[in-house]
Amino acid sequence: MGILNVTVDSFSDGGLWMDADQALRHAVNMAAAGADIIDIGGESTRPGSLAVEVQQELDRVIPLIESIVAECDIPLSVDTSKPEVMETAVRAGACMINDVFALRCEGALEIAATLGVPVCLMHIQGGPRDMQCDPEYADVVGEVSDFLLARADCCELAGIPKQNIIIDPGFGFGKTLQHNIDLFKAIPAFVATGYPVLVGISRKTMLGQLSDKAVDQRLAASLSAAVLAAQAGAAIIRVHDVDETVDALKIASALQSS
Ligand code: YH5
Repeated sequence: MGILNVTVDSFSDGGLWMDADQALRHAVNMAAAGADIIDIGGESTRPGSLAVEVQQELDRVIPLIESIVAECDIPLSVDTSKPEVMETAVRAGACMINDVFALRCEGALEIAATLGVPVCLMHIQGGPRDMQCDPEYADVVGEVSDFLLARADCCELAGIPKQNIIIDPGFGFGKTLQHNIDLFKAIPAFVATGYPVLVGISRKTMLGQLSDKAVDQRLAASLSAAVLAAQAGAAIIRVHDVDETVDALKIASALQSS
């Protein structure tokens, strides 16, 4: 899954793809590089970021979805928590919803069920503004998996079929380095739930902490984590650097013994 941010304050590529034509070209390049899906987000979820109004998010995301759909047939996911954006994006051609609030905003669950597309449910402790203020867990893996399984049950009750549910531990969303490490090592346990697992770790702070590298120097760290996540059974890896990640995953899959 290639990341396409259309925000002005995203952490690692903020403002880079704000120009509509550039954003479209970046999407086409990621598709050509081997992305299976492109995740389009119009609201930054970086720590301390501000909520974006519905109309502003629509203005950022919908024209881009329309232009990508017109240009190539790569599947598109919309990274949003707002039911209005989910609905408009899917009607414009997006075929998946990626929600860091796991469909807990008012109306989101019902709209997602009506739209009939796959949904990714992510775990977050707190909200984007306060999530990195001293996150605490008694048992991080147990709590995150209980949360995700409970949200998956809510989705099924609301009419979302099991095969349309993807789960994500939410690396960096209300977690310390140790919490992120514990969750990463537990990827096989999340995979064992039977739901496809999405891992989003590309360029994140935990990789900076482990490699002592600035955000624009985390490619090797991101590739290493992507290979390990795939080997642990993750179904979808959300990344900035599609071309490099596709190579890394190709080599890992060709050279690993089964
Ligand atoms: C995710 O994990 N993450 S947005 C900070 C960075 C680099 C990247 C400090 N949306 C996820 O990508 N959706 C985001 O450098 C997501 N899973 C799902 N499902 C944050 C992000 C980032 C933040």
